[in-house]
Amino acid sequence: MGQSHLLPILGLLFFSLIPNQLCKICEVSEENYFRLHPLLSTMTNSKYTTGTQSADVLLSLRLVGIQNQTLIQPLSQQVKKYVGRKGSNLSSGQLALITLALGACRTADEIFIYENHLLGHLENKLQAEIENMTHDGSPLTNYYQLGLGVLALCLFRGQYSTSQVAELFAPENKNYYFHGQFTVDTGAMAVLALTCVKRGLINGQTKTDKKDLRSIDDHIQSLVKKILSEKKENGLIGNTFSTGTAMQALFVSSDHYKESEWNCQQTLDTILKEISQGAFTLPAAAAQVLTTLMGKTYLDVDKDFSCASGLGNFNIPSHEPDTTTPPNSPTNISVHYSVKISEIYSTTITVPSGSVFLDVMEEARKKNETVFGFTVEQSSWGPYITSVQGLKANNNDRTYWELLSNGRSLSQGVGNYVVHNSEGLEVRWSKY
Ligand code: CBY
Repeated sequence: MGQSHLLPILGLLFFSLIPNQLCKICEVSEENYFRLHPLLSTMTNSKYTTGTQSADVLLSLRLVGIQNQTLIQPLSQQVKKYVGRKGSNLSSGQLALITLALGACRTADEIFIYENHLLGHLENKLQAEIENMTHDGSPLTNYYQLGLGVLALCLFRGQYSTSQVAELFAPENKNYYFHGQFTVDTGAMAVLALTCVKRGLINGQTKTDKKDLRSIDDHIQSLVKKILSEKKENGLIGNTFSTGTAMQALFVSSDHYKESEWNCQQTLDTILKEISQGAFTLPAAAAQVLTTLMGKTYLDVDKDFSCASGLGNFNIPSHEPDTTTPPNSPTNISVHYSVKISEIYSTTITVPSGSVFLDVMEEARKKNETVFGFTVEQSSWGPYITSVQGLKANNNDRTYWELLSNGRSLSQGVGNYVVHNSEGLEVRWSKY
Protein backbone atom coordinates (compact mmCIF):
# COMPACT_ATOMS: atom_id res chain seq x y z
CA MET A 1 0.00 0.00 0.00
CA GLY A 2 1.38 3.42 -0.98
CA GLN A 3 1.83 6.26 1.49
CA SER A 4 -1.12 8.17 0.02
CA HIS A 5 -3.39 5.27 1.03
CA LEU A 6 -1.97 5.02 4.51
CA LEU A 7 -2.43 8.66 5.42
CA PRO A 8 -6.23 8.71 5.70
CA ILE A 9 -6.15 5.48 7.68
CA LEU A 10 -3.54 6.89 10.07
CA GLY A 11 -5.59 10.07 10.33
CA LEU A 12 -8.69 8.11 11.23
CA LEU A 13 -6.78 6.08 13.78
CA PHE A 14 -5.41 9.27 15.29
CA PHE A 15 -8.84 10.87 15.63
CA SER A 16 -10.40 7.75 17.05
CA LEU A 17 -7.68 7.71 19.72
CA ILE A 18 -7.94 11.36 20.77
CA PRO A 19 -11.24 11.27 22.64
CA ASN A 20 -10.15 8.10 24.35
CA GLN A 21 -6.96 9.64 25.52
CA LEU A 22 -8.47 12.87 26.79
CA CYS A 23 -11.61 11.46 28.26
CA LYS A 24 -12.09 8.00 29.69
CA ILE A 25 -15.61 7.41 30.85
CA CYS A 26 -17.39 4.45 32.37
CA GLU A 27 -21.14 4.78 32.60
CA VAL A 28 -24.22 2.82 33.58
CA SER A 29 -25.35 0.50 30.78
CA GLU A 30 -28.89 0.74 29.44
CA GLU A 31 -30.07 -2.49 31.08
CA ASN A 32 -29.09 -0.97 34.42
CA TYR A 33 -30.99 2.31 33.98
CA PHE A 34 -33.66 1.05 36.39
CA ARG A 35 -31.05 1.24 39.16
CA LEU A 36 -31.07 5.02 38.71
CA HIS A 37 -34.80 5.31 39.51
CA PRO A 38 -34.26 6.24 43.18
CA LEU A 39 -32.15 9.22 42.03
CA LEU A 40 -34.81 10.39 39.60
CA SER A 41 -37.54 10.14 42.20
CA THR A 42 -35.49 12.09 44.77
CA MET A 43 -34.89 14.76 42.15
CA THR A 44 -38.44 15.00 40.89
CA ASN A 45 -40.53 14.42 44.01
CA SER A 46 -38.81 16.73 46.48
CA LYS A 47 -39.96 20.16 47.38
CA TYR A 48 -37.09 22.47 46.53
CA THR A 49 -36.32 24.72 49.43
CA THR A 50 -33.60 26.73 47.75
CA GLY A 51 -33.06 27.89 44.19
CA THR A 52 -29.61 26.32 44.08
CA GLN A 53 -31.19 22.94 44.75
CA SER A 54 -33.41 23.48 41.69
CA ALA A 55 -30.34 24.58 39.73
CA ASP A 56 -28.49 21.38 40.68
CA VAL A 57 -31.42 19.29 39.47
CA LEU A 58 -32.01 21.33 36.30
CA LEU A 59 -28.33 21.11 35.34
CA SER A 60 -28.32 17.37 35.80
CA LEU A 61 -31.57 16.72 33.88
CA ARG A 62 -30.31 18.79 30.96
CA LEU A 63 -26.87 17.17 30.89
CA VAL A 64 -28.25 13.63 30.90
CA GLY A 65 -30.77 14.53 28.21
CA ILE A 66 -34.13 14.43 29.99
CA GLN A 67 -36.32 16.70 27.90
CA ASN A 68 -39.61 16.29 29.76
CA GLN A 69 -40.83 19.91 29.83
CA THR A 70 -43.30 19.36 32.67
CA LEU A 71 -40.23 18.66 34.79
CA ILE A 72 -37.84 21.18 33.25
CA GLN A 73 -40.10 24.25 33.01
CA PRO A 74 -41.01 24.63 36.70
CA LEU A 75 -37.35 24.14 37.68
CA SER A 76 -36.20 26.79 35.25
CA GLN A 77 -38.89 29.17 36.60
CA GLN A 78 -37.85 28.51 40.21
CA VAL A 79 -34.22 29.22 39.40
CA LYS A 80 -35.04 32.50 37.65
CA LYS A 81 -37.39 33.58 40.46
CA TYR A 82 -34.63 32.85 42.96
CA VAL A 83 -32.22 35.11 41.05
CA GLY A 84 -34.88 37.84 41.14
CA ARG A 85 -35.35 37.41 44.87
CA LYS A 86 -31.73 37.10 45.98
CA GLY A 87 -30.16 39.42 43.39
CA SER A 88 -26.69 40.49 44.40
CA ASN A 89 -26.86 38.40 47.58
CA LEU A 90 -26.12 35.26 45.58
CA SER A 91 -22.67 33.84 46.34
CA SER A 92 -20.08 33.13 43.62
CA GLY A 93 -20.82 29.39 43.59
CA GLN A 94 -24.60 29.90 43.54
CA LEU A 95 -24.33 32.29 40.59
CA ALA A 96 -22.03 29.87 38.80
CA LEU A 97 -24.34 26.91 39.36
CA ILE A 98 -27.37 28.88 38.19
CA THR A 99 -25.53 30.00 35.04
CA LEU A 100 -24.48 26.42 34.31
CA ALA A 101 -28.05 25.18 34.76
CA LEU A 102 -29.70 27.88 32.63
CA GLY A 103 -27.09 27.55 29.88
CA ALA A 104 -26.49 23.79 30.05
CA CYS A 105 -27.61 23.47 26.42
CA ARG A 106 -29.32 25.61 23.78
CA THR A 107 -32.63 26.91 25.23
CA ALA A 108 -34.47 30.22 25.59
CA ASP A 109 -33.04 30.44 29.13
CA GLU A 110 -29.81 31.74 27.63
CA ILE A 111 -31.38 35.20 27.24
CA PHE A 112 -31.93 35.35 30.99
CA ILE A 113 -28.18 34.92 31.58
CA TYR A 114 -27.36 37.93 29.41
CA GLU A 115 -30.33 40.16 30.32
CA ASN A 116 -29.43 39.77 33.98
CA HIS A 117 -25.67 40.13 33.41
CA LEU A 118 -24.99 36.95 35.35
CA LEU A 119 -21.45 36.65 33.96
CA GLY A 120 -20.54 40.23 34.90
CA HIS A 121 -21.88 39.64 38.41
CA LEU A 122 -19.92 36.41 38.63
CA GLU A 123 -16.71 38.17 37.57
CA ASN A 124 -17.26 40.71 40.39
CA LYS A 125 -18.06 38.01 42.94
CA LEU A 126 -14.89 36.13 42.09
CA GLN A 127 -12.83 39.29 42.44
CA ALA A 128 -14.41 39.85 45.87
CA GLU A 129 -13.47 36.27 46.86
CA ILE A 130 -9.87 36.87 45.77
CA GLU A 131 -9.80 40.27 47.47
CA ASN A 132 -10.84 38.62 50.74
CA MET A 133 -8.01 36.12 50.33
CA THR A 134 -5.38 38.82 50.14
CA HIS A 135 -6.44 39.91 53.62
CA ASP A 136 -6.46 36.67 55.52
CA GLY A 137 -5.96 33.82 53.07
CA SER A 138 -9.58 32.61 53.08
CA PRO A 139 -12.11 33.39 50.35
CA LEU A 140 -15.53 34.81 51.29
CA THR A 141 -17.14 31.41 50.74
CA ASN A 142 -14.85 28.47 49.99
CA TYR A 143 -12.61 26.98 47.30
CA TYR A 144 -15.31 24.71 45.93
CA GLN A 145 -17.30 27.81 44.99
CA LEU A 146 -14.19 29.44 43.50
CA GLY A 147 -13.76 26.35 41.33
CA LEU A 148 -17.41 26.47 40.22
CA GLY A 149 -17.02 30.18 39.47
CA VAL A 150 -13.94 29.78 37.28
CA LEU A 151 -15.58 26.81 35.56
CA ALA A 152 -18.68 28.84 34.65
CA LEU A 153 -16.66 31.84 33.46
CA CYS A 154 -14.48 29.56 31.35
CA LEU A 155 -17.42 27.66 29.79
CA PHE A 156 -19.36 30.87 29.05
CA ARG A 157 -16.31 32.81 27.84
CA GLY A 158 -16.42 35.36 30.64
CA GLN A 159 -13.36 37.32 31.70
CA TYR A 160 -10.73 35.81 33.95
CA SER A 161 -6.97 35.89 34.13
CA THR A 162 -5.25 32.57 33.40
CA SER A 163 -2.20 33.49 35.45
CA GLN A 164 -4.44 34.35 38.40
CA VAL A 165 -6.19 30.99 38.00
CA ALA A 166 -2.83 29.20 37.79
CA GLU A 167 -1.73 30.91 40.99
CA LEU A 168 -4.99 30.42 42.89
CA PHE A 169 -5.37 26.71 42.27
CA ALA A 170 -1.87 25.63 43.27
CA PRO A 171 -2.35 22.29 45.07
CA GLU A 172 -0.53 23.42 48.21
CA ASN A 173 -3.13 26.15 48.87
CA LYS A 174 -4.55 25.66 52.39
CA ASN A 175 -8.11 26.05 51.11
CA TYR A 176 -8.02 22.54 49.61
CA TYR A 177 -7.74 21.15 53.13
CA PHE A 178 -10.14 20.85 56.07
CA HIS A 179 -8.49 19.87 59.36
CA GLY A 180 -5.33 19.21 57.29
CA GLN A 181 -7.19 16.62 55.20
CA PHE A 182 -7.47 17.04 51.39
CA THR A 183 -11.12 17.63 50.40
CA VAL A 184 -12.00 15.57 47.37
CA ASP A 185 -15.07 17.67 46.39
CA THR A 186 -12.94 20.82 46.30
CA GLY A 187 -10.01 19.22 44.47
CA ALA A 188 -12.32 17.61 41.91
CA MET A 189 -14.10 20.90 41.16
CA ALA A 190 -10.68 22.55 40.70
CA VAL A 191 -9.64 19.83 38.22
CA LEU A 192 -12.82 20.46 36.20
CA ALA A 193 -12.19 24.23 36.19
CA LEU A 194 -8.48 23.90 35.37
CA THR A 195 -9.22 21.41 32.57
CA CYS A 196 -11.66 23.87 31.00
CA VAL A 197 -9.06 26.66 31.20
CA LYS A 198 -6.38 24.34 29.80
CA ARG A 199 -8.58 23.37 26.83
CA GLY A 200 -9.25 27.06 26.15
CA LEU A 201 -5.52 27.74 26.08
CA ILE A 202 -4.80 24.80 23.79
CA ASN A 203 -7.63 25.67 21.39
CA GLY A 204 -6.36 29.22 21.22
CA GLN A 205 -9.57 30.78 22.62
CA THR A 206 -7.49 32.46 25.27
CA LYS A 207 -4.08 34.01 24.66
CA THR A 208 -1.58 31.24 25.34
CA ASP A 209 1.10 31.79 27.87
CA LYS A 210 3.36 28.73 27.94
CA LYS A 211 4.21 29.26 31.61
CA ASP A 212 0.54 29.37 32.68
CA LEU A 213 -0.27 26.32 30.59
CA ARG A 214 2.54 24.35 32.14
CA SER A 215 1.63 25.31 35.69
CA ILE A 216 -2.07 24.55 35.09
CA ASP A 217 -1.12 21.15 33.73
CA ASP A 218 1.14 20.50 36.74
CA HIS A 219 -1.69 21.46 39.11
CA ILE A 220 -4.09 19.06 37.39
CA GLN A 221 -1.49 16.30 37.60
CA SER A 222 -0.91 16.82 41.29
CA LEU A 223 -4.62 17.23 42.17
CA VAL A 224 -5.48 14.03 40.28
CA LYS A 225 -2.83 12.24 42.31
CA LYS A 226 -4.34 13.55 45.55
CA ILE A 227 -7.85 12.55 44.45
CA LEU A 228 -6.69 9.03 43.58
CA SER A 229 -4.94 8.72 46.95
CA GLU A 230 -8.36 9.23 48.62
CA LYS A 231 -9.70 6.12 46.87
CA LYS A 232 -11.05 3.60 49.37
CA GLU A 233 -10.91 -0.18 49.16
CA ASN A 234 -14.51 -0.38 47.89
CA GLY A 235 -13.79 2.15 45.14
CA LEU A 236 -15.39 5.23 46.71
CA ILE A 237 -13.27 8.37 46.38
CA GLY A 238 -13.39 10.51 49.54
CA ASN A 239 -16.87 9.55 50.69
CA THR A 240 -20.20 8.62 49.04
CA PHE A 241 -21.04 12.25 48.28
CA SER A 242 -17.71 13.32 46.77
CA THR A 243 -17.34 10.26 44.53
CA GLY A 244 -19.55 11.60 41.71
CA THR A 245 -17.56 14.82 41.31
CA ALA A 246 -14.27 12.94 41.73
CA MET A 247 -15.27 10.58 38.90
CA GLN A 248 -16.05 13.57 36.66
CA ALA A 249 -12.60 15.00 37.39
CA LEU A 250 -11.01 11.64 36.52
CA PHE A 251 -13.10 11.30 33.33
CA VAL A 252 -11.70 14.54 31.92
CA SER A 253 -8.10 14.03 33.06
CA SER A 254 -7.36 10.47 31.99
CA ASP A 255 -4.10 11.56 30.37
CA HIS A 256 -2.84 12.22 33.92
CA TYR A 257 -3.07 8.69 35.34
CA LYS A 258 -2.53 5.12 34.23
CA GLU A 259 -5.41 2.77 33.55
CA SER A 260 -4.16 0.50 36.34
CA GLU A 261 -4.50 3.34 38.87
CA TRP A 262 -8.28 3.46 38.85
CA ASN A 263 -10.88 0.74 38.41
CA CYS A 264 -13.76 2.92 37.26
CA GLN A 265 -16.17 -0.02 37.06
CA GLN A 266 -15.60 -0.89 40.72
CA THR A 267 -16.37 2.70 41.78
CA LEU A 268 -19.48 2.67 39.61
CA ASP A 269 -20.70 -0.64 41.09
CA THR A 270 -20.22 0.63 44.65
CA ILE A 271 -22.16 3.81 43.91
CA LEU A 272 -24.99 1.73 42.41
CA LYS A 273 -25.04 -0.33 45.60
CA GLU A 274 -25.18 2.83 47.72
CA ILE A 275 -28.11 4.07 45.62
CA SER A 276 -30.02 0.85 46.29
CA GLN A 277 -29.38 1.34 50.01
CA GLY A 278 -31.03 4.75 49.88
CA ALA A 279 -27.93 6.93 50.31
CA PHE A 280 -28.98 9.66 47.89
CA THR A 281 -32.06 11.23 49.45
CA LEU A 282 -31.01 14.84 48.87
CA PRO A 283 -31.77 16.35 45.44
CA ALA A 284 -28.29 17.95 45.23
CA ALA A 285 -26.59 14.64 45.99
CA ALA A 286 -28.79 12.69 43.56
CA ALA A 287 -28.32 15.27 40.80
CA GLN A 288 -24.53 15.35 41.02
CA VAL A 289 -24.18 11.59 40.93
CA LEU A 290 -26.76 11.07 38.16
CA THR A 291 -24.77 13.33 35.81
CA THR A 292 -21.69 11.22 36.42
CA LEU A 293 -23.37 7.83 36.15
CA MET A 294 -24.73 8.81 32.74
CA GLY A 295 -21.15 9.48 31.64
CA LYS A 296 -21.49 13.27 31.62
CA THR A 297 -19.41 15.97 33.27
CA TYR A 298 -19.91 19.67 33.94
CA LEU A 299 -17.52 20.27 31.02
CA ASP A 300 -20.33 19.07 28.72
CA VAL A 301 -22.23 22.30 29.44
CA ASP A 302 -22.56 24.07 26.09
CA LYS A 303 -25.16 26.80 25.55
CA ASP A 304 -24.66 26.58 21.77
CA PHE A 305 -25.28 22.87 21.52
CA SER A 306 -28.80 21.49 21.20
CA CYS A 307 -30.11 19.70 24.27
CA ALA A 308 -29.39 16.00 23.95
CA SER A 309 -32.13 13.44 24.38
CA GLY A 310 -29.84 10.73 25.70
CA LEU A 311 -32.47 9.27 27.98
CA GLY A 312 -35.20 9.01 25.38
CA ASN A 313 -36.25 5.56 26.46
CA PHE A 314 -35.75 6.17 30.15
CA ASN A 315 -38.90 5.80 32.21
CA ILE A 316 -39.20 8.52 34.81
CA PRO A 317 -40.78 6.94 37.85
CA SER A 318 -43.86 8.96 38.78
CA HIS A 319 -44.23 7.72 42.33
CA GLU A 320 -41.51 5.48 43.62
CA PRO A 321 -42.99 3.14 46.23
CA ASP A 322 -41.69 4.32 49.58
CA THR A 323 -39.28 1.64 50.72
CA THR A 324 -38.49 3.32 54.02
CA THR A 325 -41.98 3.21 55.54
CA PRO A 326 -41.68 3.79 59.26
CA PRO A 327 -43.15 1.13 61.55
CA ASN A 328 -46.87 1.56 62.39
CA SER A 329 -46.35 2.38 66.04
CA PRO A 330 -43.25 4.55 66.32
CA THR A 331 -40.95 3.36 69.07
CA ASN A 332 -38.91 5.85 71.01
CA ILE A 333 -35.15 5.83 71.20
CA SER A 334 -32.86 7.81 73.45
CA VAL A 335 -29.56 9.42 72.57
CA HIS A 336 -26.87 11.40 74.37
CA TYR A 337 -26.50 14.89 73.06
CA SER A 338 -23.76 17.38 73.82
CA VAL A 339 -22.58 20.80 72.77
CA LYS A 340 -18.82 21.27 73.05
CA ILE A 341 -17.11 24.66 73.04
CA SER A 342 -14.32 24.36 75.54
CA GLU A 343 -16.70 23.02 78.15
CA ILE A 344 -19.11 20.19 77.39
CA TYR A 345 -22.86 20.57 77.98
CA SER A 346 -24.67 17.22 77.87
CA THR A 347 -28.17 15.82 78.12
CA THR A 348 -30.18 12.74 77.21
CA ILE A 349 -32.93 13.13 74.63
CA THR A 350 -35.81 10.85 73.67
CA VAL A 351 -37.11 10.97 70.09
CA PRO A 352 -39.21 8.66 67.88
CA SER A 353 -37.07 6.19 65.95
CA GLY A 354 -36.32 7.44 62.45
CA SER A 355 -35.64 10.95 63.78
CA VAL A 356 -32.79 13.02 62.36
CA PHE A 357 -30.04 14.97 64.12
CA LEU A 358 -32.04 18.21 63.84
CA ASP A 359 -34.99 16.65 65.73
CA VAL A 360 -32.63 15.87 68.62
CA MET A 361 -31.31 19.44 68.63
CA GLU A 362 -34.86 20.82 68.69
CA GLU A 363 -35.83 18.60 71.62
CA ALA A 364 -32.72 19.71 73.51
CA ARG A 365 -33.53 23.36 72.81
CA LYS A 366 -37.02 22.86 74.30
CA LYS A 367 -35.34 21.62 77.49
CA ASN A 368 -32.84 24.47 77.80
CA GLU A 369 -32.81 27.39 75.37
CA THR A 370 -29.66 29.01 76.84
CA VAL A 371 -27.46 25.95 76.56
CA PHE A 372 -28.95 24.22 73.51
CA GLY A 373 -30.36 27.18 71.52
CA PHE A 374 -29.16 27.31 67.90
CA THR A 375 -29.78 28.96 64.52
CA VAL A 376 -30.01 27.22 61.18
CA GLU A 377 -29.91 28.26 57.50
CA GLN A 378 -31.08 26.44 54.40
CA SER A 379 -28.33 25.35 52.01
CA SER A 380 -28.53 23.26 48.86
CA TRP A 381 -27.56 20.30 51.06
CA GLY A 382 -30.37 20.92 53.56
CA PRO A 383 -30.26 22.73 56.90
CA TYR A 384 -26.86 24.03 58.03
CA ILE A 385 -26.16 24.98 61.66
CA THR A 386 -24.85 28.55 61.81
CA SER A 387 -24.72 29.17 65.58
CA VAL A 388 -25.14 27.42 68.92
CA GLN A 389 -25.44 29.32 72.24
CA GLY A 390 -25.20 32.48 70.09
CA LEU A 391 -21.67 31.58 68.93
CA LYS A 392 -21.57 32.08 65.15
CA ALA A 393 -19.48 30.19 62.58
CA ASN A 394 -17.15 32.47 60.62
CA ASN A 395 -15.47 31.80 57.26
CA ASN A 396 -12.61 34.21 57.86
CA ASP A 397 -11.65 32.39 61.05
CA ARG A 398 -12.42 29.03 59.41
CA THR A 399 -14.69 28.17 62.35
CA TYR A 400 -17.85 26.01 62.09
CA TRP A 401 -20.13 23.78 64.09
CA GLU A 402 -18.98 20.23 63.39
CA LEU A 403 -21.37 17.27 63.73
CA LEU A 404 -20.10 14.08 65.31
CA SER A 405 -21.40 10.69 66.35
CA ASN A 406 -19.49 8.74 69.01
CA GLY A 407 -16.54 11.04 68.34
CA ARG A 408 -16.53 10.55 64.55
CA SER A 409 -17.24 13.38 62.15
CA LEU A 410 -20.44 12.80 60.14
CA SER A 411 -20.69 12.84 56.36
CA GLN A 412 -24.31 14.01 56.41
CA GLY A 413 -26.01 17.18 57.58
CA VAL A 414 -28.47 17.69 60.48
CA GLY A 415 -31.55 17.33 58.28
CA ASN A 416 -30.46 14.05 56.84
CA TYR A 417 -28.55 12.02 59.41
CA VAL A 418 -30.87 9.46 61.03
CA VAL A 419 -29.95 8.89 64.67
CA HIS A 420 -29.64 5.51 66.44
CA ASN A 421 -30.56 4.34 69.92
CA SER A 422 -27.98 5.21 72.64
CA GLU A 423 -25.73 7.00 70.17
CA GLY A 424 -23.51 9.86 71.43
CA LEU A 425 -24.26 12.92 69.28
CA GLU A 426 -22.20 16.08 69.50
CA VAL A 427 -22.01 19.54 67.94
CA ARG A 428 -18.47 20.81 68.39
CA TRP A 429 -17.03 24.30 67.93
CA SER A 430 -14.28 23.48 65.41
CA LYS A 431 -11.70 25.03 63.12
CA TYR A 432 -11.19 23.63 59.63
N1 CBY B 1 -21.15 24.25 47.83
C1 CBY B 1 -20.56 24.71 48.82
O1 CBY B 1 -20.26 25.86 49.03
C2 CBY B 1 -20.10 23.65 49.79
C3 CBY B 1 -18.75 23.04 49.38
C4 CBY B 1 -18.36 21.80 50.17
C5 CBY B 1 -16.95 21.33 49.80
C6 CBY B 1 -19.44 20.70 49.97
C7 CBY B 1 -19.35 19.89 51.28
C8 CBY B 1 -19.26 19.87 48.70
C9 CBY B 1 -20.35 20.13 47.66
N2 CBY B 1 -20.48 19.25 46.71
O2 CBY B 1 -21.07 21.10 47.70
C10 CBY B 1 -18.42 21.97 51.72
N3 CBY B 1 -19.07 20.93 52.24
C11 CBY B 1 -17.84 22.99 52.48
C12 CBY B 1 -17.01 24.05 51.82
C13 CBY B 1 -18.01 23.07 53.89
C14 CBY B 1 -17.51 24.27 54.72
C15 CBY B 1 -18.58 25.39 54.55
C16 CBY B 1 -18.16 26.76 55.06
C17 CBY B 1 -17.62 27.64 53.98
N4 CBY B 1 -16.43 28.12 54.17
O3 CBY B 1 -18.27 27.90 53.00
C18 CBY B 1 -17.47 23.64 56.14
C19 CBY B 1 -17.79 24.57 57.29
C20 CBY B 1 -16.08 23.04 56.40
C21 CBY B 1 -18.49 22.50 55.97
N5 CBY B 1 -18.64 22.15 54.66
C22 CBY B 1 -19.14 21.93 57.04
C23 CBY B 1 -19.91 20.79 56.93
C24 CBY B 1 -20.62 20.24 58.14
C25 CBY B 1 -21.90 21.06 58.39
C26 CBY B 1 -22.33 21.06 59.84
C27 CBY B 1 -23.29 22.18 60.15
N6 CBY B 1 -22.81 23.21 60.80
O4 CBY B 1 -24.47 22.10 59.83
C28 CBY B 1 -20.83 18.75 57.73
C29 CBY B 1 -22.18 18.19 58.16
C30 CBY B 1 -19.64 17.92 58.27
C31 CBY B 1 -19.65 17.71 59.79
N7 CBY B 1 -19.43 16.47 60.18
O5 CBY B 1 -19.83 18.59 60.56
C32 CBY B 1 -20.67 18.84 56.17
N8 CBY B 1 -20.10 20.04 55.84
C33 CBY B 1 -20.97 17.83 55.25
C34 CBY B 1 -21.39 16.46 55.69
C35 CBY B 1 -20.87 18.04 53.84
C36 CBY B 1 -21.30 17.00 52.80
C37 CBY B 1 -22.83 16.85 52.71
C38 CBY B 1 -23.24 15.43 52.42
C39 CBY B 1 -24.71 15.15 52.73
N9 CBY B 1 -25.22 14.09 52.22
O6 CBY B 1 -25.35 15.87 53.42
C40 CBY B 1 -20.58 17.53 51.50
C41 CBY B 1 -21.25 17.14 50.19
C42 CBY B 1 -20.57 19.10 51.78
C43 CBY B 1 -21.88 19.77 51.37
N10 CBY B 1 -20.44 19.13 53.26
CO1 CBY B 1 -19.59 20.58 54.05
C44 CBY B 1 -19.14 16.99 51.55
C45 CBY B 1 -19.02 15.48 51.48
O7 CBY B 1 -19.25 14.81 52.45
N11 CBY B 1 -18.66 14.93 50.34
C46 CBY B 1 -21.64 25.17 46.62
C47 CBY B 1 -23.11 25.57 46.71
C48 CBY B 1 -23.48 26.43 45.52
O8 CBY B 1 -23.89 24.42 46.73
